[in-house]
Amino acid sequence: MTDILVINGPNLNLLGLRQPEVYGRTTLAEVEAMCVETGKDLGATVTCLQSNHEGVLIDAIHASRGTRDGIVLNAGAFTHTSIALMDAIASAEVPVVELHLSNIHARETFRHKSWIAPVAVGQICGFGPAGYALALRALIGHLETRT
Ligand code: DHK
Repeated sequence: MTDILVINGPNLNLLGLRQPEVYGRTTLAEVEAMCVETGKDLGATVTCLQSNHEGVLIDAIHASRGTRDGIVLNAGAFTHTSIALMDAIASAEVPVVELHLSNIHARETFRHKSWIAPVAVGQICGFGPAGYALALRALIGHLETRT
């Protein structure tokens, strides 16, 4: 069965509470439950991880090498700062779909830059929590084209 890791980065543990006008009122627990359900519908096992620590995210990406089929990654603000995350993705050789709840391109200029985008299969942003299901579908569709 297809095995996918959904990774949420810094501050996303506060989903539902944090700036709801930007990120909505859906909690991280609800997002993760929806990811697991979407995975079941698509014949995939989905495991979810959230951390506020860059090294934990890097370790999870490394651990996915050869053990997971793909990753959906919302790296939060590390998206815009972390060459280390970019290098981890490039080194892990696991397909990654980049995901953001908000449309980062319609926000502050510093959010327009993504270090994840050059090493991702693609990017989904601006669709709120529904973006996670879109990202899972996109990733699974991508994996099917490779088999
Ligand atoms: C989440 C964050 O925490 C921000 O730092 C990013 C992203 C956008 C999101 O939209 O999911 O800039």
